[in-house]
Amino acid sequence: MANHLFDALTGQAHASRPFIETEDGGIIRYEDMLERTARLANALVRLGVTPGDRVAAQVEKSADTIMLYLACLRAGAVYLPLNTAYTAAEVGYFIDDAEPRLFIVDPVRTDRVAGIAAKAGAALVALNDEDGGSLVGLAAKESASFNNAERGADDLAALLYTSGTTGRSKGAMLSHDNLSSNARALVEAWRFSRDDVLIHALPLFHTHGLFVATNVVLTAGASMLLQSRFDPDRIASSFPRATVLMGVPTFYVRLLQHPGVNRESTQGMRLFVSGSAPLLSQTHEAWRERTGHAILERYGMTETNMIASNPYSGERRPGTVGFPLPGVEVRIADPDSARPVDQDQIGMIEVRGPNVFKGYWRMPEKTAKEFREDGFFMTGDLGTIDPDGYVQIVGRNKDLIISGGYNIYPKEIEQEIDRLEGVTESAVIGLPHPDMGEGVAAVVVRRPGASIDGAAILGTIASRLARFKHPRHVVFIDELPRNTMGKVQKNMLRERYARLFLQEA
Ligand code: MLC
Ligand code: AMP
Repeated sequence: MANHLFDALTGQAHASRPFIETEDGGIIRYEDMLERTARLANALVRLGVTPGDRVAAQVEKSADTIMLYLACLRAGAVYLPLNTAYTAAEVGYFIDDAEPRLFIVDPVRTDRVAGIAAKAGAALVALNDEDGGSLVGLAAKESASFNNAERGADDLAALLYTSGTTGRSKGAMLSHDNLSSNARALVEAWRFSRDDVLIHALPLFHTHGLFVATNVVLTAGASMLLQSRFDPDRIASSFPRATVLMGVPTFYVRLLQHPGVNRESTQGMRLFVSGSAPLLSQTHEAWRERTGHAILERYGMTETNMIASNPYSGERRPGTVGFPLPGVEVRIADPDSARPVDQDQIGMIEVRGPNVFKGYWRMPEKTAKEFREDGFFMTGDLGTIDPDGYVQIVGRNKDLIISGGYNIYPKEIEQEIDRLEGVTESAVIGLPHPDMGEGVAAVVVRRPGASIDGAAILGTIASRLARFKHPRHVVFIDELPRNTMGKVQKNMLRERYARLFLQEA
């Protein structure tokens, strides 16, 4: 039956061509992928999954993870990937909220999350383990053919949680057409073809690694070198066999420290893409000087997929994110009045197009608040469009820290710190960090007479928040600076502590 996204992703599939090469040199061809995802989809159905059901997964990166995502599409399920760094407390919220039919985990996690799954009525299944009871084990006994679930353009394909600036995480509902239209636009913009070989070193639980990287490779019928994590040695030694690298700015900062990255080693590469966080102009320049390649910076968001990209041919302008992708409209509006600002003026970046999500899961009011009446989505990013049409992001209208490409919402951390005995209040801020772009710091006001210290604060939040969210510095002050409206002036704190991480470098 017609399955909008899966059909689009496999339209170019050439049975005998490689799709994935794993770290141990194993090759998964397109025909193997079709067979493995058919078996897995049969297993999902046998476990009770019906079209529209959510299937949550908190699993380490592997070829099986990609097969699981594709099998979910074939079975008509809504795939919900979760960061492997999340604590049980964090996972509990997502599972409660999304009510998945199945929750798929690595075997080591089953005990930790058994209660969470049971409470939400989700069946807990290991992805892959020694005994036959895992999903991959069950799939081995299933048929190698599968009749795909009928899914149309507007049916949901995935649910990706993005933390809310007010604390509660929101599930962004992404449709089949949101994902397929964006993959097509990127294949065209970046001239992907069957001959491309992508170095895939990003996590598989975010838009960047799951949709941008994986869907683009599939849509083009290309192949990827699947690497379980970012490892500069492995990437540098992969250059001669690859054509494209996609990464967050931290990838490039770290690769520049690697002696194996130079003109000769990158000679066969045709494209280096950066996104998810701002790429410093100096990193762009240093990369060009070292390798002769101009990094192509693009801009996206979980809710909107990719929005804008520097051109493939034409000037890739450092400090900008280029032009709106084909089919995507971008405008800059006054955040309050919604009126478009004059050219070159700063305003809210707003987006409309087939790439824009269907709303937040079970939060119609929150969804309505983020859209203008004419259908433009408010990104929360502040920017300008210059006379040549290049979009530039100059700041954020949302309280968000981006560290190494991961989004961290200060509110979530402040809530944990403020609950502690001995704390009056706190402000969590992002400060310039030489490796991660921004690092997390907490500025804390103690209760009078209290002696709580940084170690005690970090010790208490450790079990509640994923490690990448933990403040790496805790500083104490007598009171937080506030404006006349009583709002904490984080910009003053950011200025005051600007060198905290830079001093360490
Ligand atoms: C790891 N750590 C981080 C971190 N990543 N801390 C802050 N920010 C991060 N991003 C911490 C770990 O908790 C650990 O702490 C220590 O660093 C080492 O962990 P690691 O696992 O060895 O880290 P490493 O492999 O070096 O990972 C760094 C990284 C990774 C930059 C390679 O974070 C990464 O792959 N980032 C990409 C994220 C991504 O894909 N974003 C896309 C979002 S989609 P300790 O103290 O315990 O040692 C999106 C839309 C769009 O934004 O436009 O794309
Ligand atoms: P996420 O919610 O994880 O999808 O993160 C989306 C946010 O990442 C955007 O709203 C931007 O703030 C930021 N972002 C993505 N790409 C870029 C980029 N190239 N430059 C600056 N910020 C970016």
